Amino acid sequence: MVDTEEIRVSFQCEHSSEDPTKNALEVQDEINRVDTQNNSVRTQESRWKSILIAVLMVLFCGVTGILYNQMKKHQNVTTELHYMAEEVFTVWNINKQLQIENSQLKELLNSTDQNFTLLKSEYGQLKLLMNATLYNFTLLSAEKTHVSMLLETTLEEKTQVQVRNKELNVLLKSTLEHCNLVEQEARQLNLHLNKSLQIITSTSAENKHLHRLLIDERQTSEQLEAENQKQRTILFSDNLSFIWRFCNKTTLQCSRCLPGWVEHASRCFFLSLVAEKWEHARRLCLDFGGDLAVVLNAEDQAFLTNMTFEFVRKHPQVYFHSAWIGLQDMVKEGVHFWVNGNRPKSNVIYWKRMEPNNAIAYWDKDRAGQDCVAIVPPRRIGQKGWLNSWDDIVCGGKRHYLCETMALGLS
Ligand SMILES: [Ca+2]
Ligand SMILES: [Ca+2]
Repeated sequence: MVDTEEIRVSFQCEHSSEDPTKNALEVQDEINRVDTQNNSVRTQESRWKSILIAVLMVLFCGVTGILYNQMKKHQNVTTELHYMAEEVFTVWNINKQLQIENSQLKELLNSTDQNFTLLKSEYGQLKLLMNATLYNFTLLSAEKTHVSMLLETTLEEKTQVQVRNKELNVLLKSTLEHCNLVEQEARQLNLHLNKSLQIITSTSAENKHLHRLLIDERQTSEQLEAENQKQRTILFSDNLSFIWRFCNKTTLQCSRCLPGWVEHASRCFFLSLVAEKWEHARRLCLDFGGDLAVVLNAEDQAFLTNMTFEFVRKHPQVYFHSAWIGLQDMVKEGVHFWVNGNRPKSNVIYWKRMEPNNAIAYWDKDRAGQDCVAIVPPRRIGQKGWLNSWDDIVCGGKRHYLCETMALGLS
């Protein structure tokens, strides 16, 4: 088999430059001759061809694949080189930028060194501040504790205040209701206030005027006080002691009549508390510097009659029949004279009804009759005929009596 194959190969090699058709025929003849001798070899030959073709195909495919891979790799490498060139360019730019940044960073570093020095000094100051802050923190902690306690008490007070606030809200509502009424009243009061202010303004001016007058009056008063002091010294001297019979030393109020005497028509009259005979009564009146009272006119009669009426009214416990006056008819019966020597005027006569009657009592052994006149107090005053109060009485009988003197300064 191997021999046949070798022949066939060698024959193809030897006659490769000759006519292909002739060679093919010769080869075909040879092959036919060989085929007849070794069919089995052909079969093997075809097998080996197939195998060879397969091997060649495999090799071709392998080589082709390798070449393809190599081309692919070449393209990849080219692409990568291209990328790398770009990257190199990029890196170069970056490097340039980095150099710029490096110079900037150096400048920054120099400035940073200066800043560092400043920061170092600031650090020292901050350290001092921190120590102070720590001290303050300690104080604040103590204060915090204190404030916490205060907060607790404040919260309690807050609760109380809230309760009070509710109560106050209730009061506030009621107060607001009254507020409108108060505002109305306030408006009215403002009107009154404006009027009052006008009055006050005018009053203020008057007050200033009065104040000036008061100052003048004070000066005058001081002068008068000095003068009064001088007059007091004179008044309280022994030479003028008689004046104090008519004056009150405490109030310095003086009367023109002695104490207990009543002034009427520039004369002083006195009604005694005791009863005396007419003659003795007259002596007592003379001792006072006067005499028994004389009725000069209707006013005198009314005044004296009223004195007796008031005495009876004020002294109901005292027995009071009548009071002697200065009228008598001792010298001649029925001819009456006043103690001043005058006869009664015809229009100034006030006998009681049925008087004078010169009645003679059973015990009057001398039968002298009634020669002294007294005023008998009426039961009422002011009614008709009440002034007619004279009655002639026995002079030896005891009666109250009416004296008169001239008022001080007129005697
Ligand atoms: Ca008589
Ligand atoms: Ca009589």
